[in-house]
Amino acid sequence: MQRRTFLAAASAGIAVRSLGAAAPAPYGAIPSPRQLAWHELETTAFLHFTVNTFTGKEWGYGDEDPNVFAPARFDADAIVEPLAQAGMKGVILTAKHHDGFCLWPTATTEHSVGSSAWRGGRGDVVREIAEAARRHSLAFGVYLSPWDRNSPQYGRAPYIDIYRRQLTELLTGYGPIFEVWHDGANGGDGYYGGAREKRLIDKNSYYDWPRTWDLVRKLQPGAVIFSDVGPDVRWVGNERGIAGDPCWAAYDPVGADGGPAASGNVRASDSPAGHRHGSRWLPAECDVSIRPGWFWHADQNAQVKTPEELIALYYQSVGRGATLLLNVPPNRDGLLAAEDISSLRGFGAYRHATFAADLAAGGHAHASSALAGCPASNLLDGRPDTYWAAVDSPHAAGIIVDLPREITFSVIRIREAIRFGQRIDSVAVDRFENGDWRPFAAATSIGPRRLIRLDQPATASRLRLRITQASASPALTEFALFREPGR
Ligand code: FUL
Repeated sequence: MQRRTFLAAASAGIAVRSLGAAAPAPYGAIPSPRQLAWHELETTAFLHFTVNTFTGKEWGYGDEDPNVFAPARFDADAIVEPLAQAGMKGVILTAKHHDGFCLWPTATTEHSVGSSAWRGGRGDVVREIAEAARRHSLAFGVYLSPWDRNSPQYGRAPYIDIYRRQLTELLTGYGPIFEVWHDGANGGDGYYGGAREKRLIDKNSYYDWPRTWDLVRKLQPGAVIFSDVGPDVRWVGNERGIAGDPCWAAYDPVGADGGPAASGNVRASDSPAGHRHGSRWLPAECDVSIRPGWFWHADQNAQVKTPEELIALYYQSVGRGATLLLNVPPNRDGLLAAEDISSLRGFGAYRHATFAADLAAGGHAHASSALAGCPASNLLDGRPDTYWAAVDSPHAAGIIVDLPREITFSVIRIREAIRFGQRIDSVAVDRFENGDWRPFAAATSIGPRRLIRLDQPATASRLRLRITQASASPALTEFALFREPGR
């Protein structure tokens, strides 16, 4: 194994046991250690919570009285626990939304919990959520809106320093941060310290993003940075939670007008699919709310997505190699609404029942070719650190899997060994039936994971995975089968 690959996998927390294994030469863009770790999270939660929760707005103007923020029964554990139960591996809190109200007692502005009568001005939502997340083994991340409709300095040079100071407070005071979320929504009318005017900014130059990203790297080297253009994780281009099919991890963003791209200025039609042979590993994150709005509104209690809808989104995001960032907004009590908890429960129960056991485990896999120390049996061992790698050429390769017995399944999960890049363009799956191979499933991009949910369950004792097209010799870590409850 190459030294670079070994270091990447090792620092991503993946034990590298297959030291004797040959390593295929990396193809195209490859993920960084922090991106590799992030891919493993699969599903994360978003918490949109601020003055808007109490004013009923989606975008606060920035002139709110801090006393409106009064979540009398706020309980961070009660918020995080249902997220953990649903299988979320991280949680990102809106530490500051466009209204500029900071959920922690910042030294940079009075527009914060420090000025609210809530908990006598000594409350700190960021701290409580961060600590509850750790108690429930969830990674913690922060959303800090670049657009600040409260700040008198917004649109002018001093604001950039304020924004970086806020980021510094968040990245130094609350333990490890797994993701920093920079929203692309930017500039417009606002309170701006009483000016009540419209302030537009140049999205490509105003924020001087590269310097802010350097700051994040310095303070939290393990954190991925999200924006429309990365540099680590890209917006998927819609707020419906749906990745493209195919969805390639590589991406070279261009601006809405075809010129240089920046956060808030991207040709979003490219974002769902990415670019097959793009030069940067910039995987998609699918943000979507469990409700019509990002913030809690009483009149949307009956419009909470059902478990079935969440399950469908899971297949359309995670199942296509992206990550799902599901927003579940706390209500005015400072708790999750019963409707949201009930949907999360259904979603979690489904995931647990479906993915608890790989039905292909215990089977035997044989490959058309394999590099030394990279046998096809590695696909069935349940370990993300071992892989099957075909010899360099030809790229068309296949695996035959003899299952431990006749098995009925409705989901196929395939994962590439992405530390060597995204190498496969498409696959097909056949089953052996009456002496013949019959194709019954196919997919394009694989990447960190591909879930094929069958229209109806299939039964087989012998399967064949065909790599129908590849840009480099295939390398996979997993071929797994699952059966959904009730199917
Ligand atoms: C958007 C914002 O304008 C919404 O309020 C929300 O925060 C969403 C996640 O991003 O750009």
